[in-house]
Amino acid sequence: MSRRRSAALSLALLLSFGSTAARGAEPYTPVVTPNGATLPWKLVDGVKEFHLTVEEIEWEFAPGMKAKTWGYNGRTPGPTIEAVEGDRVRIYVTNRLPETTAVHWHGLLLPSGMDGVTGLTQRGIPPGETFVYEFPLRQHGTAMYHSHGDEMVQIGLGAMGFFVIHPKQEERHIDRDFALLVNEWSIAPDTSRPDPNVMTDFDVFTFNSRVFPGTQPLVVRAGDRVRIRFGNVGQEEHPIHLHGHRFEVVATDGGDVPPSARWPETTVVVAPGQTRDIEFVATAGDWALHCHRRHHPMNPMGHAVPNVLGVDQTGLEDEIRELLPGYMAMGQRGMEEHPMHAAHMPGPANTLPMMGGEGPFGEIGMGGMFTVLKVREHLTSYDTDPGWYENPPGTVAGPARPPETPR
Ligand SMILES: [Cu+2]
Repeated sequence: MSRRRSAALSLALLLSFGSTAARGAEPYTPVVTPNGATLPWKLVDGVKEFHLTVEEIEWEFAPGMKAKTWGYNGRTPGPTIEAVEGDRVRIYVTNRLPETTAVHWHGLLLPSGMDGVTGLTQRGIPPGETFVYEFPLRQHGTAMYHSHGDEMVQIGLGAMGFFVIHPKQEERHIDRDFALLVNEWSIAPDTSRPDPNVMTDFDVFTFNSRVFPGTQPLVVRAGDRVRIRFGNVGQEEHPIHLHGHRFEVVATDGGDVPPSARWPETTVVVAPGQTRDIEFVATAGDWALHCHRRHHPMNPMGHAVPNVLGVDQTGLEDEIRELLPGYMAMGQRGMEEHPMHAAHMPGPANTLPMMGGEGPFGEIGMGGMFTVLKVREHLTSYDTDPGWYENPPGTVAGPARPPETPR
């Protein structure tokens, strides 16, 4: 096919998408990808057709920080592909990167030639060309898609997404179904391109390529049965911890975990190349959901900073102030004061305070891979942020008053 015809085909496909995806008629609760999107599809002769375009994009990690990343259809992660077991799918992939690519359908059972490994199972998709993948879906569960050719650069810059396949019949009703892709990046302050060469010392840790306070809360009704699908095609493992609940891991990218084999957890490790589906019944409150590696719910920091914890910096402050008026030392009593400093002291461009986000009780000492599960007894809409939780009287920790002070 000529390049011109292929471009015309892409355009026609793009124009026809979005209008005909009869989502309401599908036998499942649609997946919500916080800060993300779902890929529209079109039924053509009984085949669900999708279109992905991989390209360089400008991506905002949180207000105040953007970077040039590589993503699908204008975002990283790319839009979530959603289908049903037994469907036949046809996926057009247009390459607008400066190098060849291929898309691997991670965890799917499919013909070898559709597996998307550059050089091994197919010719790489040259820049400017569109390839088509087509296969039946013979399983259900959480899978992923990602570039499989120059992975260090292409995945390292964000070329990844979810591929969710629902069972033909819901085994149990799920009220809210979320998908969060964990990842880590190296984006030095005052730069705008993630460094794909970094192997270990990452400084930006993300849920769906966003950092707190840029992460959308997960809005849920009390008593809802909630599923959260985690995926990881990054470089590091992330132990994801949910407050206020006990959950079960009900599936991996290898399939469903039989009920007899599940055990209660509050933290699930999501290692590179894995997906983990957790389920629980929601309890009212504002509940932190975050990576438990303690540098990961943090925004960029200079790891080469000397440890000044407990060091009296009074004299130093005075001397530096002569050169740099307004200078304030920090770190002596911990890093909690950092957001306050960041608010009035100019820092490097295009980066974020290590932790940020104003909560109902002051600064939330978190950033990075952190979000809030907002569970409410009364909710008018899942699509509106319900604000902060109103705690029942007498249920908030506060200063001890004399009668209660332990002797
Ligand atoms: Cu982590």
